[in-house]
Order: sequence, then C-alpha cells, then structure tokens
Amino acid sequence: MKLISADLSPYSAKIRMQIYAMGLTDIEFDLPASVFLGKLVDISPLGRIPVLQTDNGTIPESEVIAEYLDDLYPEQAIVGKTPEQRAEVRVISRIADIYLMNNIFMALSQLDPNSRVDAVVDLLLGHVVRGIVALEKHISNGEFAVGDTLTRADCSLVPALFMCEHTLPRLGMDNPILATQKVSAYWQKIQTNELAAKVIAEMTRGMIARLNGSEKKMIEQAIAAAKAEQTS
Ligand SMILES: N[C@@H](CCC(=O)N[C@@H](CS)C(=O)NCC(=O)O)C(=O)O
Repeated sequence: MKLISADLSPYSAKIRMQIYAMGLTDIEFDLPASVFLGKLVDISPLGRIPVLQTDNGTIPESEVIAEYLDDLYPEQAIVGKTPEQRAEVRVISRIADIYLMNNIFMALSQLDPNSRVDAVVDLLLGHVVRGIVALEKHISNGEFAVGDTLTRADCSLVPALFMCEHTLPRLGMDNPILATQKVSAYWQKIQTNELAAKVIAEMTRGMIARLNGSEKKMIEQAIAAAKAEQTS
C-alpha cells in the first residue's frame, strides 16, 4: 500500500503516527509530482491528502483511512478497548479534525495581515476555541488522551496541537493550549512519547521547508521534472 502524504500536512501526520503505532511496515509514503500539478483529483476526487492507495483502489479522508487500517489489522488496532473507550477516542479524534485542524487549515488563507479578513479569522478561530474548551473536558489526566495506552485520539491530537502551537500565533492568536490545564499537561507529556516526537520532527521539518523556501524549490523541481518527462 502507498500513503500519499506530506511532512507538514496534519491529516497525513495523523495517519503516519497511527502506522508507526500499529507497527505497520508495508505502507510506503509518497508525494508524487501530480499533487503539485493539481492532478491529485485524478487519483482522488476530493483532491486532498492523505490518500491511501491499496491493491483495490483509493481511500481518501484521514478518519476513513484510520478506520480502514484498524479494520484491516484488528490485532494491532488502536481505537480503544471497550465501546465506551472507542466512543471517547472517536470524539477526541473528531474534535482534533473538525474543530481544530479543519478550521486552522481554512484560516491559513488569512496568513497575510495585509489581505486578512478579520471576520473570517474570527469565525474560524472561534471554532478552534470551542474545540479546545471541549477537549479540556474530554481529555484524560494521564499520559495518553484516552485510557492508559496510545490510541487514535493521540494520533489526531498530536498534529492538531502542533498546529495550535505553531500556526495560530501566525494568525494573530495566542496559542490556546496555554489557557488550559489538562490539555496543556497532556501536550507537555505526549511530546516525550517516541512516536509523537517522530511525527512532530517530521512536521517541524515540513514547517522549516515551508518557511525557508526549500519546499517551494522542491515543488518547482518536481514540476519541471514531471513536465520534462511528459514531453520526452
Ligand atoms: N478532511 C480531510 C482533510 C484533508 C486536508 O485538508 N488535507 C490538506 C493538507 S493538510 C490538503 O490536501 N489540502 C489541499 C487542498 O485543500 O487543496 C481529511 O481528514 O483527510
């Protein structure tokens, strides 16, 4: 299987962390030039990453890929042990996806203060605050988000909280984790987890590449190579 994934993409990072946590070794990571050429829709109609390519087709949407991997490898599944735990893992994963990552991702269009529309930022970041406030109530006091082992809730939260810490200040908002107690304590602890640290390092690498222009250069080179191949 192949996962179309990028270092900085939080939804991709969430699936990579799950793959590491489940110990799956038969999934290759790829970022084909077609993604930069606007051709991802030829592979997946939604045109968003991550996308999992299997022998039988293509699966978009991180949460669906996450469920698919748990279904495919039930022995290694990390969705929680009891129905109650599984429900809580899914609630936290949805908070991370829908309230945190999605709104932060949409707000990236407002990074430039010169063209920023405050009403758009207020609307989107208002939902982020709502998500963080709810997360503070749902998250456990322990080392992991739910129960005493790493679950998909952690895989979704680590990239989402990374975005809260690193991206929101660039939108003129204080890191909302700082105003919490449980989420804040969790975020401190989970960053010392080996798998979380691996994914955070990948996202940091992606963020550095974005900010220092090397990502742009890499994309331009990939596009040029793909075009040269098409004409040869
Ligand atoms: N709901 C989707 C969101 C995926 C998403 O927004 N991915 C971003 C990268 S983090 C993307 O592909 N953006 C390209 C675009 O929006 O055109 C999921 O859970 O996989």
